[in-house]
Amino acid sequence: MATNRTFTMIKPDAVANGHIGAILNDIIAGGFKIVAMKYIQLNEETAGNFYGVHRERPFYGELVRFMTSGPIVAAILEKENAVEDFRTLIGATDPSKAVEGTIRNKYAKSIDANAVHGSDSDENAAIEGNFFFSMFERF
Ligand code: IDP
Repeated sequence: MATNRTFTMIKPDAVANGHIGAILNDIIAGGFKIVAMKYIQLNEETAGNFYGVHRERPFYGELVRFMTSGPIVAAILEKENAVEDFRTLIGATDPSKAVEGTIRNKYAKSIDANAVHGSDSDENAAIEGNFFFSMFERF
């Protein structure tokens, strides 16, 4: 995958609260092009594999429970400097610390149910995108 791509999920809280459309709007208005997208529900195994790096952290069980609690939207996004610019667009992990106007500031309620995921490096963007999408499912 080219370095100008990142991976995102609209998490179960944002989906349940009816924010899919608004969040996709913010993503597109932010200059990102959607090159792959699907609406799915993770199970314990798939969420556990995706968040394997956090297995030792105290919130891991809570995170897997939350991420399997309802459907999500997974997508690969393209833009120059995609990883960093997307992290700026979504704001801090804890929505109470997220800059005003960011997606987490607008649509998230708590540090665990924080509306969206954004890859933290080009390497992880490629790994995460490949986890969800085959070569036939991206443009
Ligand atoms: P990030 O999503 O902003 O990159 P990470 O530190 O990689 O943040 O954490 C991954 C996810 O784990 C967060 O998006 C959030 O859903 C959850 N999380 C992080 N810290 C906590 C916490 O202290 N309590 C509960 N959940 C947390």
